[in-house]
Amino acid sequence: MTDIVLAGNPNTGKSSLFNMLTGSYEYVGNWAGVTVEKKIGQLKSGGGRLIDMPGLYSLNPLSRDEEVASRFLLHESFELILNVVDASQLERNLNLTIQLLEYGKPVVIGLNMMDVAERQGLQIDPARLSHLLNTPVIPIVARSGRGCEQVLKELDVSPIMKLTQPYAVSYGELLEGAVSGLIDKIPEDMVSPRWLAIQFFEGNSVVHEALAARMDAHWLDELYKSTEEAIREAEGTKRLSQYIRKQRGQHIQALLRECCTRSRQA
Ligand code: GDP
Ligand code: K
Repeated sequence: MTDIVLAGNPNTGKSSLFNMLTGSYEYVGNWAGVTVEKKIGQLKSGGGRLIDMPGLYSLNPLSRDEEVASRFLLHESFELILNVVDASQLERNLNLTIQLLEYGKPVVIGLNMMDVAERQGLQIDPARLSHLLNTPVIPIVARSGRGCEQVLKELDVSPIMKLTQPYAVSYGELLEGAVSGLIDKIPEDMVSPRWLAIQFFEGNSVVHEALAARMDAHWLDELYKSTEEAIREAEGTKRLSQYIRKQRGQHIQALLRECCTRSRQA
């Protein structure tokens, strides 16, 4: 049975897409530690189960709902992530997308709200975006069902795609040095070492806890502090999380320059 996780920012059409892709669904109790019910649906194609995650802006948990996502990625098994992205809010939405890609499991992007983007005069080249992110991108309108058949087809083939390397944003020499240093020490049986390292430095408390349970917690605290201090001196950003968001933001802006244009009259 293929387990597919549905993830996206709040209000991007996640529920609409869930309903379009699944025939039936059931609630299977609450997510660990929160009062949000866990909804699982059977794909209409018969190609697996779709697990609906709470809406989130980032994996770096600010809310209990966002903690759910990191815990899931750390501890549960699944084959693929279906990431719903609001085409009319690409810049903001891609912050989560990049973090999901960094995790290293196959990701299919449902580029939703294409009708809204079109009305706003925003032209997005999905093939170009797909090429840049090295992952399938399918333009959809979840409310009407446009493109949803394509999504089902893609979900059938994507879990068996072999990923060579997780998507990698370059966070600059200093941070990359610290990331490599941490990766060297992460126990080999833990998932996605580079993702763990970046999330750790971004201040993801769930990841921090998971690493501290397996490694020298004092060493981890010192590494975090010394890296934050070094970046503060070199880059002038007060917090590591702020620095990472800034670097990721610049990376996203460069991506958008390559695949989006906005027409004048809009
Ligand atoms: P969720 O909060 O991410 O689960 O989003 P919902 O599925 O509840 O959708 C939020 C709102 O956007 C609802 O009013 C939907 O009808 C609407 N919506 C969803 N997909 C689309 C779309 O592709 N185009 C447009 N115009 N509206 C959409
Ligand atoms: K909603």
